[in-house]
Amino acid sequence: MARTVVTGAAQLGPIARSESRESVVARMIALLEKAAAHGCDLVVYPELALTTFFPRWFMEDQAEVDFFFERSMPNDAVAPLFAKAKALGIGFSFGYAELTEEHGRVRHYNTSIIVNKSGEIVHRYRKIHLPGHKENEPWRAFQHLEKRYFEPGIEPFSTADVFDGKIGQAICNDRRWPETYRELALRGAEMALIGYNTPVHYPLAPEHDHLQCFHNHLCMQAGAYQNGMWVVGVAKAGKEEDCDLIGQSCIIAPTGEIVAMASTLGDELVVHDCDLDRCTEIRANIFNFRLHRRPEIYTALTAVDQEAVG
Ligand code: CDT
Repeated sequence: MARTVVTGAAQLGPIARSESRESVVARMIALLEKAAAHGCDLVVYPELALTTFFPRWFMEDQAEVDFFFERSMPNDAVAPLFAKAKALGIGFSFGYAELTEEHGRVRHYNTSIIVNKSGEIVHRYRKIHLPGHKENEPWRAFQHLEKRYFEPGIEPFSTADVFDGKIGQAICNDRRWPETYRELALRGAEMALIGYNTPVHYPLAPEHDHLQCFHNHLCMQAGAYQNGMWVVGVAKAGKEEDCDLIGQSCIIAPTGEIVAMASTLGDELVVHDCDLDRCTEIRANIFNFRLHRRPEIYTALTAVDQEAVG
């Protein structure tokens, strides 16, 4: 019998800096109700889904920064989402800014979780590839201060046994790195859930602005095909404060084909019946890792000192 996960990519439109978490959660629940009408098993929301994309502002007051972080999960603000999803029998994933304490030290991570149909958190991922910069760079139209406000995750990519399959997560900039998908695939992932906030304008190379949507799909389609896995890419889209964010949330089959895609820059749900057994079409053939991969030759890939290699 096919292992079909009816999956909804739940794109969110812009979230104003002044919008409350309660308001955003109400929008997420509205998408969840649509997903229920489509018979979804799983709904995927974007990176930092509960607030505006706050790394676009330079802030020196840590209390001001910490306002955007969640100190516990679930918490009061998201409890209605957890309750509604459980009542509907739908699992979900979303990203948020995580403030936690480890070994007596406060830590800040860009995090995403998977919640099963019973409302239990079954997987947590902390963003490994943090883009942007640490200091204020006023010449930019807007800042991208992820390196200032977050620490990079140090736990390897991993998967959860959920929805009758092996599901992994990555966050935004991770999707541009081939290592992300290969690590997930080698650990058995059959589907990667990837939320993103991607501005149209890239201050370091504005001549690439017109390529943002192309690069978005290029890397996720390649990742899906080269690793024989489903990829669900979900945007926070539209004009958020003064920053245009790309949309094009999509579901990509293990063949690399886009099988569902959002057509707006607002709150929108797109759905596809994802048969996890379709990973075999690729993994038993052209990308049969066991038969054809040559890891003993790829020594540069994991060399920590890149200078020594190249
Ligand atoms: N959120 C996130 O990781 N965004 C980056 C923007 C480009 S780097 C400044 C991305 O890779 O889409």
